[in-house]
Amino acid sequence: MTHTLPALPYAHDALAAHIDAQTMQIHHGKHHQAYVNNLNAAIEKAPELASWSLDHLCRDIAKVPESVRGAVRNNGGGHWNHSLFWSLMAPNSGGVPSGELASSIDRAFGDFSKFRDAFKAAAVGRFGSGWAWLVAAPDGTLTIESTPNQDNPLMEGRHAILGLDVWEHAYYLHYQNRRPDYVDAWWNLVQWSQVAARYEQR
Ligand code: MN3
Repeated sequence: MTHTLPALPYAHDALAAHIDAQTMQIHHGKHHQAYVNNLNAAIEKAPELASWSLDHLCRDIAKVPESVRGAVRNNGGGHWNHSLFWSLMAPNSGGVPSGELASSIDRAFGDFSKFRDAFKAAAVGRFGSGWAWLVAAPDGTLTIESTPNQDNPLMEGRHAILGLDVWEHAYYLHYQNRRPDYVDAWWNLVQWSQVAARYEQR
């Protein structure tokens, strides 16, 4: 299969109260597009991967031929991570989760505020480029993780239900070095209904 850039589910300026339009244009149209292009180029060199879905490529990264494994890890991971990231944000979102997800957050972290503090610590504490994640185990237990570069929990067989890009390209135009401010603002964009739907799919 040829991998393609998913359209953003909103306009580039739709999140501008917290993430500016130019950042969204460059991040989606240049960075994410480059991951897609580079993934397709890697797969051309290893045609046996042509039938693998993006999930399959991430989950079985250890089975990808060594000659292209690094490229698939970085660019397949980049494609997977960003596709998830866009889908979990929306204008006029934020607020608090509800239902079973909210109960599980309280159980794992004490309450929603403590969860946000712990997630922010993971996001801010990731040295260099990477991601912060909320991961659901099959039994519903939630944990916070962070990964370097474009790695993701699926590469370790785990199910991410929320992810935050903390590469400088995600925030530098507006927030410069203030990654903590970007994380604080991003909560206003999280679509908890989508996160809850992923929690159900664990
Ligand atoms: Mn990014």
